[in-house]
Amino acid sequence: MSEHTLPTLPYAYNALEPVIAARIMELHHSKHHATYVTNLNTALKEYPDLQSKSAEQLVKDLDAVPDTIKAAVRNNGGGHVNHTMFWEIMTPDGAKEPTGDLLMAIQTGFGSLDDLKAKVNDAGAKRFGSGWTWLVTDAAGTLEVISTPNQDSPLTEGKTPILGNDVWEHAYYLQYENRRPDYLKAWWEVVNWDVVAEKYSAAKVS
Ligand code: MN3
Repeated sequence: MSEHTLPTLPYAYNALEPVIAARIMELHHSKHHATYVTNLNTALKEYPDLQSKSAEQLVKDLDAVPDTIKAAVRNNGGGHVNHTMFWEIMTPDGAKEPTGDLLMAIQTGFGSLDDLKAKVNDAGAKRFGSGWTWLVTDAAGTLEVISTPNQDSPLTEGKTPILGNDVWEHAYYLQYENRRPDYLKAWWEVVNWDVVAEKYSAAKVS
């Protein structure tokens, strides 16, 4: 495989305003995510065998990565995978709530969509330092809310993320300053439930 590349955003930098300011989106995508991609490629430079793997495969099986570059792949491979999904699961004009199988699984697992949101927000607010709050599924379709530190991916724990919010300060500080809970609450306005539902279906059958 050729080098890992920064995916193009499926919308303009200002598309998610007022929830996420254009300047945050621009720095987040063109600087932060781009740096993870660059650093991942640098780490893999001397390891042609690993260059044929996708970033998802790399973080899914960190045991297959030599110790010398394990931390770099965990942080930067994770950063690449996490942010690629993050851009995909947001949209300026999505449905306000999920439907079908996903909604049923949310109701079964958490009671209601509002209960799920509260749980995701709570895990994000409580994440000390930097990291992510996630909705993950197993192959049976059972949902769970978890949080990971740094750029650790749920894939490393054998869990498939279908929705995740970035609680690194770079994701919100320019606009929300210290008010991470306000960012977490507002973020649901830009969730792309259609894509989350697609990821849920794909994870269940695989
Ligand atoms: Mn980020």
